[in-house]
Amino acid sequence: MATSGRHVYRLSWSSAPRKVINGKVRPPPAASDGVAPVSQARLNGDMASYAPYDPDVARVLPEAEVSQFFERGYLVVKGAASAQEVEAYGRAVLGLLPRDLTVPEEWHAHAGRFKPYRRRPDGSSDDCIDIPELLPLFCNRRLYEVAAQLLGTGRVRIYDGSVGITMRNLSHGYGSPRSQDLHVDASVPTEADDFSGTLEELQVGGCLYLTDVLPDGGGIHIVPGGHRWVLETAAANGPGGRHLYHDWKRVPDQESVEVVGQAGDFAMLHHLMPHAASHNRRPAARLAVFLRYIREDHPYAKHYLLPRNYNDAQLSAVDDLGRRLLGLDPW
Ligand SMILES: O=C(O)CCC(=O)C(=O)O
Repeated sequence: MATSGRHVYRLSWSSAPRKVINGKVRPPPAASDGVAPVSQARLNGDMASYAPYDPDVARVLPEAEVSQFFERGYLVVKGAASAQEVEAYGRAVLGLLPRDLTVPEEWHAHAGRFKPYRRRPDGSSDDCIDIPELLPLFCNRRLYEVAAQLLGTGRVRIYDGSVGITMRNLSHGYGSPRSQDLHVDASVPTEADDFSGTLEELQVGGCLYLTDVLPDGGGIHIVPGGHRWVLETAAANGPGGRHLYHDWKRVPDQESVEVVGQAGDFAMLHHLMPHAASHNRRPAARLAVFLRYIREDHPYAKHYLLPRNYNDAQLSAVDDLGRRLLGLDPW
């Protein structure tokens, strides 16, 4: 279920965004003049067309849901974490907030939304909150299995691990629900000029809600089908499509819908899905943890899978599956 504006409704899916204000929705790309054609089968998520699809990967989702994921660009994994896990992770996330509410300088803070950063021993800081209390989430089997099926291989790696705390914020009108520009967090770094649209390049991921997210409660906003529009528009542009709209960090304004859900649900997005954080008008904070999954043979894996050193407390929080997902053990 997703909501648009203040009205809750069941989404009717279209393959392209309904309204584009500053941009033009381009027709599906055609093969011409050195522009690599993007196979329509790939856009449609026809798994049989993907070369290295592993037939042994567990089918935990009905094929119809897999097709829907590639058509809509997202799915909600209901109950990915149990009530007990949600309670423990929620406590850990709230424990990141300093008791005197002094917001550390390295944290991201905008419009009631806080993103904690951790200082590393070398003085750097990053937003991967891989503390022992949250690391069991990185080992979540249900999320791994869903990601593996979508990625077409069991050999999957995990990254991100950032946390979002979105508190009540009434200072923006209901007409502007989003607190960020619509943007794309593509798994293709900006050093590259184009998206290939292949399964090898796919990244799936999103956020685990640790609180119930009701309409206008700070749920992530998405553009159903928008990932296909991004791929088509980039391909139609010719070489350099990766760099459109400020490397897709400022996607033209268009209608988006809020993904609502219950604590324990995971909003799993295609990496080319335009999305944005939204304002939380409700008293309860929205707590979320972000995880992303790629294939081990992802062409830009090294860009994202930074080597990390884990201490004993962290290692004891990781099971065998987590060790593989984090790259501590080989698949
Ligand atoms: O908090 C959210 O719902 C989305 C966050 C997001 O898209 C981002 O930080 O890039």
